[in-house]
Amino acid sequence: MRRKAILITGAAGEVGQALVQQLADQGTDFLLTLDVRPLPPELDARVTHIVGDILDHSLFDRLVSEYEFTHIYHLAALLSTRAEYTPMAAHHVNVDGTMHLLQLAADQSEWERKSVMFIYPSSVAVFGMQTLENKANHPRPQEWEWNYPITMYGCNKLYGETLGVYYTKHYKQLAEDEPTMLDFRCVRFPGLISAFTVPSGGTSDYGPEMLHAAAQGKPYACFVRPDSAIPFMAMPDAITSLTQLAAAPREKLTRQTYNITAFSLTAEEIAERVRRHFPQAEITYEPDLKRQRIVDSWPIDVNDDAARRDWGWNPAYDAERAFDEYLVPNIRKRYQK
Ligand code: AKB
Repeated sequence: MRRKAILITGAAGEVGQALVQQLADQGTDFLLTLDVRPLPPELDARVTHIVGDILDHSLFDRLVSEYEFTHIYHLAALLSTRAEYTPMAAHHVNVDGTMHLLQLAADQSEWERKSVMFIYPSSVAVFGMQTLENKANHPRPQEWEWNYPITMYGCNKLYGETLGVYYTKHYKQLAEDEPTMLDFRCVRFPGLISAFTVPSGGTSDYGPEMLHAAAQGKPYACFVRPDSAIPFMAMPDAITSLTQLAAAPREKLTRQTYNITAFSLTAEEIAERVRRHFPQAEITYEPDLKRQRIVDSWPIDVNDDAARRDWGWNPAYDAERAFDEYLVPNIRKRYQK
């Protein structure tokens, strides 16, 4: 008999590590994790980890013969800055990888006559605000507004969202009254800030980089202008959003893709908070025109009313709490070691 498992792709990434930790702490049944990199040893001991590529079809053929996936958290992706340097690789991982897993989940749902839940983090990168004036005039777009991404990653994520809806509602052109097989649920993350890991390859990375550099006594040259504003979230809230959305009763969900956010700050507001806690911090600005263009295309904030209404989204960390109670104390401890 195949063993029931929760599959987490991209498990060695920032969100992946935090999610694995949380699910393992909750005593969640069998976690099968996948990444091209190994997991840190303390996490590796708590799961069955496979070092492999989501594009490796023969690996998945083997996995589906051994495991029945009840949930798939598909976190593997190349982020926005990295994807601009390697657009073909980004398309392979972000689109082909997602498509392959959706197909696998839909097939498995059909065989078992039980829907597989597919949880997919999308991103604020699906928005494209076009001009700074427009960004200022439309600070809190709804899910369906300004979906004009200017990055390969944003295009890939928007298409991933669309494919998820397709596989849930239209795959095989099932009639409305036929049971839906795949249960695709998606949140759009803002920039994420973790106390325990440093991001790589993203464009919102200046927030966490500034803080981690200051805690290590290193100077930091911020790659966007001081007035650049986008939404952010502390990592524990990002993990809560995934598990909370997964736990929500299906009938409560009026959408499949939800905007979520916690707080919006300009780069200078982040720098001010960093200096408050680390008065020696040396923060300068050296805007990189390409990365600046990307951040300028993202909204200042997003409208997350639907997530709040449908599944009780309510971030625990506003900017004050995020810095004072989560980020700074944990980052201090981390670098003191
Ligand atoms: C990135 O900067 O690419 C990501 C994101 C906002 O999705 N952090």
